[in-house]
Amino acid sequence: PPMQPLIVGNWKMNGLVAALGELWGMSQARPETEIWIAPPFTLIDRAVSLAAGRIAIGGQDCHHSTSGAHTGCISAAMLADSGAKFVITGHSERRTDNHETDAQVRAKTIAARAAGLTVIVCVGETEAQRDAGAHESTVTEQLDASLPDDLTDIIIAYEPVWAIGTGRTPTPEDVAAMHAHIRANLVARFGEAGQGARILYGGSVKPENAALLLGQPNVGGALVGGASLIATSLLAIAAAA
Ligand code: G2H
Repeated sequence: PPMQPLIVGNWKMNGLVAALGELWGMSQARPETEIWIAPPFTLIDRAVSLAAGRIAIGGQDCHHSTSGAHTGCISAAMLADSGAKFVITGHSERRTDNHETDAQVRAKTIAARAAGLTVIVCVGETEAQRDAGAHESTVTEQLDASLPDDLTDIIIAYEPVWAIGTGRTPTPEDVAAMHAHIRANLVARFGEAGQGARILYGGSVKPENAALLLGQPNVGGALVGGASLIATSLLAIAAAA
């Protein structure tokens, strides 16, 4: 049977202490669908206390080293020590803003798993790559170079860059085609583990489109940015999943 969907909220660089009221609202609703939230680093400790195990809290990035002279960075061990259960690696905003390469994403992913975290590894093509018909080859290259040698505690998130925060989404057929492509890649490389791995869709998921996007084959849930900041909207997505 298909696995229960997972809805992960990525707050990005949003959320002062007052935003924890939204997290409180999400946790009190006790939705049937599993919800995870990645707040900014500054809120993780308080978020873990507030969510009281009902919502898993995670980081949006981590460094590949455990500790050391890396001013401004956060290690996976620090996240785990703060009560985080997961981390996102390779989000396109980090690939773009911070020039992160597939090799760095892979190193972060391996370090995060060694620290005991589940890792959501993000891939996705730009608009130019899709227009050039290179969306599948781009994602293949990202998967090949960003993933570690086994899929234990790894979740894949497919986020077409042109759909992030833009309100534009791929058609359900495009989502289904890419998720099938990712599944085939994972099965070819990892066998049985690739068959069972969870693949999330991300990019402008909203209450209005969640049921359609999450209803596609090989879509095991959603990575939600903007719509995850408000409890009512994230809960509506979870209800539609
Ligand atoms: C894609 C997504 C969450 P949004 O980045 O990771 O953001 O839902 O705002 O498009």
